Amino acid sequence: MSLFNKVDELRSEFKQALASSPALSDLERMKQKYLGRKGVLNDLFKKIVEVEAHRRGEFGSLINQLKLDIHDLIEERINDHRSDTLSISAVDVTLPGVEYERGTLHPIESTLRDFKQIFHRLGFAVAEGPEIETQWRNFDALNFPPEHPARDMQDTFFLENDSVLRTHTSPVQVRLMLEEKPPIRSIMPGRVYRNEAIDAGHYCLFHQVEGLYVDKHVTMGELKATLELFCREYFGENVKLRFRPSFFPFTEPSSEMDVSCFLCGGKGCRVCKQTGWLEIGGCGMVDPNVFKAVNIDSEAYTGYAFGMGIERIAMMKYGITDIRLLFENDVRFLKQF
Ligand code: FA5
Repeated sequence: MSLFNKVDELRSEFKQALASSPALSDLERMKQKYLGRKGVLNDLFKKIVEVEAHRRGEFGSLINQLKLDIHDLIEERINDHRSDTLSISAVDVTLPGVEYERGTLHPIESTLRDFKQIFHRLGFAVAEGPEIETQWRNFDALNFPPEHPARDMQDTFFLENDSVLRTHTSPVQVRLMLEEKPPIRSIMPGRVYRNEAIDAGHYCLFHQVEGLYVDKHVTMGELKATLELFCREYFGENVKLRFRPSFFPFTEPSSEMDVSCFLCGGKGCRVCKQTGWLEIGGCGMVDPNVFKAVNIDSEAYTGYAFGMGIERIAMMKYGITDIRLLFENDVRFLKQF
């Protein structure tokens, strides 16, 4: 058979193969067989030297044409297969994609993270505890007398078996002091619950970050210096801190802490109710009665403690006027942070 006849024979062989509705994998195999580097058409092309010199051009273009035809027909069939698959899965690949919006940190979470980071730099570890506590850890060990108003049904959610939903994170201080020997230097972030009337500034659950430092010779001066450092880091260099005498059963002496209003710079505005100051929490020196309850020698050790409300601080920092917005989780509100 002449080489020219061989080209014709390959063309009809290919057409026959194509007529048998080859699957996608068969088409890939056919591509290799006819068009691959070691395929039949390349083999035939190598035989061009056997063709009479004056017909070699004609032979070459015949093979090239066959190559092009085979290539186009195979590609056409492959595309048919692909569009069949797409129409079966009913995917319209021409539709624009769905854009997923990126979430952001909730303002409470980012405030908690900021607090942890700053106190970490000041040498504080992080301690956590359960939200259901015994009355002993939430009140008695913290020197709350039995008739203290905080134990009232109005303020506390009481549970079965002498338990409560913790009303502050101070029971984690009790846990720590029972478990570890001084020196103890830790913050206790967490969620707390109070059975209070809800309004723009009060919610029935909120977050606190408390801190505790117990060692030999810990002083009130160190407490003030630590809180001043923290406030300057968190609220800014120019913030001023004010301590007002107060009362907590578990600290003596006790203090409320206020920061100068960073919105008006202390001049007085709506947020600070024209006082120039914003209250951020309480603090004081650990009462010897608390040390007694957790078996720490109050003659050998002293300690300070402080506690701040996260929602109120986040509200100040981000200019949020109603605490309830922080719990409704309306995406239109959260998107702003
Ligand atoms: C305490 O809970 C003390 N355990 C804090 C403390 C720790 C004092 C260690 C001394 C030493 P107080 O009840 O004031 O303190 O609450 C602390 C903060 O929680 C308040 O300053 C306020 O920011 C926040 N807070 C209190 N009640 C609510 C509420 N209903 N909703 C939102 N935040 C509240």
